[in-house]
Amino acid sequence: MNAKATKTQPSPVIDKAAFKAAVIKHLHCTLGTDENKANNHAWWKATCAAIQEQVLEGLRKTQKSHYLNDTRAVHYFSAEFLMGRLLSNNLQNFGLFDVASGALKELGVEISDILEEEPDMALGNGGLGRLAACFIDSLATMELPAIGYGIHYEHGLFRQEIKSGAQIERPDSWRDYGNPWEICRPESIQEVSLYGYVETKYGDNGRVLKEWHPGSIVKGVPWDIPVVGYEGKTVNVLRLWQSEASDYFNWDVFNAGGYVDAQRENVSAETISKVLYPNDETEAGKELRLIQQYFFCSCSLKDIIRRYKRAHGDDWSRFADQVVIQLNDTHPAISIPELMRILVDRAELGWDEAWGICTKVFAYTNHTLLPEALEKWPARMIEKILPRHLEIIYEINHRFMAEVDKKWPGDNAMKAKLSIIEEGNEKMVRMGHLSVIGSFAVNGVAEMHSRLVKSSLFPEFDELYPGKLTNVTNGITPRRWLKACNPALSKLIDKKIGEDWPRDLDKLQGLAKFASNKTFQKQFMKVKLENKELLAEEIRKSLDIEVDVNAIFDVQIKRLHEYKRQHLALLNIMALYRRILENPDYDMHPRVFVFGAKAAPGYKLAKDIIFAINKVADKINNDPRVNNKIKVAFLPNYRVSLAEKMIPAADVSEQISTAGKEASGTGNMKLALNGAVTIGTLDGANVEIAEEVGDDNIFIFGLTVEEVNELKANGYNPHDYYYKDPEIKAVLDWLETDYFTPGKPGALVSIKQSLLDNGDPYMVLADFRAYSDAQIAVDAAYRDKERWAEMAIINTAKMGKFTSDRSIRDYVERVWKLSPCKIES
Ligand code: Z15
Repeated sequence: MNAKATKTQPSPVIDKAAFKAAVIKHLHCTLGTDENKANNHAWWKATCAAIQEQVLEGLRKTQKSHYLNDTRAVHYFSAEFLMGRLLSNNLQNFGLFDVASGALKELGVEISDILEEEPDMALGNGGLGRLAACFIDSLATMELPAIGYGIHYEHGLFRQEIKSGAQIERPDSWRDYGNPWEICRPESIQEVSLYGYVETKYGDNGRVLKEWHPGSIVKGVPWDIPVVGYEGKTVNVLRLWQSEASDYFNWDVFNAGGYVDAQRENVSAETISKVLYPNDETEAGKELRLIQQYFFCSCSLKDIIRRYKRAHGDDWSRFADQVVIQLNDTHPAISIPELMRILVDRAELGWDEAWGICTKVFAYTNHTLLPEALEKWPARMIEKILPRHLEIIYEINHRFMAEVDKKWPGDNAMKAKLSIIEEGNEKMVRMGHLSVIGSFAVNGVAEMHSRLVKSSLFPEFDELYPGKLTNVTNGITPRRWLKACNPALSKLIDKKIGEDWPRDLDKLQGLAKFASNKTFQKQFMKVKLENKELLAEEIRKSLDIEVDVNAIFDVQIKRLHEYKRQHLALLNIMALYRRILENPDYDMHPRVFVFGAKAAPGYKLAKDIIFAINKVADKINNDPRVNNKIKVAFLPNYRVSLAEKMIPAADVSEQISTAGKEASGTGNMKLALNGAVTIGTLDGANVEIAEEVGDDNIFIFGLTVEEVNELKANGYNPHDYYYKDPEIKAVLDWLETDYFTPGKPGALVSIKQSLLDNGDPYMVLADFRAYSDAQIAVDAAYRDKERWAEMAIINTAKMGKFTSDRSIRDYVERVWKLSPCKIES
């Protein structure tokens, strides 16, 4: 796949003088300003415009080559793409970073300043959205024909501010001053129908024809974001749909009468792509959300079909050879009945032929086992918005029930269990079941997660469709998550093992033999120290907290969720604080606990945990008795660009979810890649990280999945731990006082309540002692400077498996069956 493995840095396509001229040209001709008047924002835009010339040239060549070769392509359907910033990435991938930086320097501009001008493209919540972004980076790098399809949200994930310790949400307006990367494609506008009713007609020889008379029609306007592969050869696109009112007026519906009033209750066209739902792993079940999903799926399918027909006309026989669609979770699952509708009602294919095509086109990735995240839609809601799709879902289910009956004759309990329809007070459509039934492959995102998908989420489906359920362990792009975000470490690695590692991450293995080399340890830890200085500066600017760069930088960055157990980390911090107050000589290496986390706006306990972290931080950071042994820094507005600053500076990576709950995790991979040592549970991809680095280079603690289940089965009672362990009791009782919230006793009590009265659903108390002891072991290990350096180096050296290139290779071989396409110049 990688014919040029020996080739090193991407060779610059233009030199410094030419780049400088391009920047000036765009300053003048695109921005209408000049070198004297331009501020950083204008310089940023002019630089983007200069590199965009190269990007678009690559895009044109790529599209031409894909067209001429009539390539099979993967279509990655995702409601979220968490792209972050693109300038530094695009410069890196064209090998033009140093060229641009030099050109700008001659113009009196510091590249690091202008990179900071770029707003993050935050069209995602967390892991799932960032995974999609890493995957399209790898797809382009590996020269694979691919397109990402999603929603052009006007507002991405909210901006988080912290006021008096509490999270407040502000709108994210990432496009307010224009986005230099995106290209509007009015020539590819699609129309999407909603609401209305279905008419049954009879065609020739009694064939039943269904005609959907929609109640409204909206326009989908595509915006293309070029996705530049490493070394800049393939430039794929991310196509995002924006909704607009259609001028089309549906007379049918108007004449049918009675619809004018009902129409008022319907979602208006412009609203559809207005805002990203900020819930990570909780389904709100809102009508607008279902419409968002259908909107982008319908636009994308029509776009795919238009492209297919251009090459193959009305011959559907090759559709499944040319098109594979990956469903990123069940969010795009409505694509399955939508494709059936198009094939059966529009193309007038027979049901079996249409179903044969569908089940060769779709593949589905499951990202969670948490019941609150598994999507279910009220049948009545689907009926209102997509009346024809509900009929199709019933038909799919009817035929599926016959299959179930063949396998388990007469077993009605089995039918009820596997049915797409959940019966009850309110009939619900289970999107997970629909996805498994309508796809040819289903994968989990880490070995352990995929095992649990088979053994506890979909065991009967595994029996019914042997081999359909599989694993593809997640990965991260080393271009963004090492080369671009950690230039100092990257250069050190280049010097030591050469420059091939960004596209062949297994090469990092070559560092392992230097792990015990004193000189290399010093160099490696010097880079870490410099990165800690940069983060310390960030903490000072943002929070006015002084931190000691010789302290252990202990980093927990991820969405705020009970299962991720930020409150377990908090309880340990409080316990350490208490130990210091009780014994001023309490022996510990100074530690800075750094947090970044957004809570879903409606998730009360998550917001309470953020508040508690900030209140405990205030107290500890300003208590002279602590003698700077502990600092706590909650950095507001955690996002991709902040992660890029935090990750290179981390000594310790916190991955402490309740075993069985974190499907994979990807922050765990990013931190280890940058030389952080993990303290974590045997959960998600932590298990595979431990396998790679070895037990001596990771701190594993806590209950295993089996132990969690056993404890649950035997009746877990958190009060046992509360009464048995005086430190747990003292720390929980502390939350009830006004010690951390002067004058406001009880302001932090909800955390104690959830852990005691609410049964501690994520077993924080059961794991507390093991966690706290593991932290003591971390402390001891850090004091042995050489031992720690060796561990850090081994972590970087052993992360080869977790490049998203490997994940994509797994998908290509096991699911997509794609071949790379060389781009002709
Ligand atoms: C999300 O970010 C993840 C799963 C979901 O079901 C939703 Cl709705 C959002 C995360 C998992 O929690 C995380 O463990 C995994 O690494 C990530 O998806 C990518 O697979």
